[in-house]
Amino acid sequence: NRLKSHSRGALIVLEGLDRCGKTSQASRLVSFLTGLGHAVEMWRFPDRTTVVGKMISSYLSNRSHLDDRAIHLLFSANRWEKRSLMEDKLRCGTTLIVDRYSYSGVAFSSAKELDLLWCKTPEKGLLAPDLVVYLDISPEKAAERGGYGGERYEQLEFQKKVAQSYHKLFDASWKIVDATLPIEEIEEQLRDVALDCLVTCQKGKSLSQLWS
Ligand code: NYM
Repeated sequence: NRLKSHSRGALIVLEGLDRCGKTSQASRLVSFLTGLGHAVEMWRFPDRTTVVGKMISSYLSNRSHLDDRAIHLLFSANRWEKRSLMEDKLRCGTTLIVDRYSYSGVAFSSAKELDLLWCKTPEKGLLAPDLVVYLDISPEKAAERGGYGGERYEQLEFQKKVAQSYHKLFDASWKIVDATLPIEEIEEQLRDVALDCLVTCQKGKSLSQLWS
């Protein structure tokens, strides 16, 4: 029994450094919204299931090496290959909770000193999120959480640069949440902003494009 399936779904993106808690918060939010009767799916980027995603996965696990610009464009292509499905889902009323999106693409690549504008360009024309939540944690605190999986980028010095890059992308519309709060408090804040966002979309807010 899906409620309000006549109106479009919301595109909600969670961003942050590695180990900030995005993935667990995303799944908690999906369960909450599903429980209220909304049609909701959890998505993540990179989507490692596609051919491009497998190339990305192999790069991240150091099984392959790629030029910095080449891998940047693959991350972007991985979003482009999902763009039309994303739009169909949203128009059919499904809300998408997305673990990382174009902001990760720009933050991680520009941390390698690629030009910020160059990094943004291939993202132009992807769907703009209705809400971006940034789970804010210092690189040092994130590193203390341990469990960096040993993938490329999962190193304190690099994460410090990623944090700086994210700060350049901050926008007044982003919801910045203190990722060091107790899990339940973060969850509560996410529920509130997500529900507000769903209402705005149901009231007819139109889909728009990123950075165009
Ligand atoms: N990452 C993720 C990028 O460098 N560019 C992107 O466009 C995206 C979506 O991949 N360290 C990086 C951030 C992460 C890594 O993500 C894999 P995850 O959430 O650990 O699967």
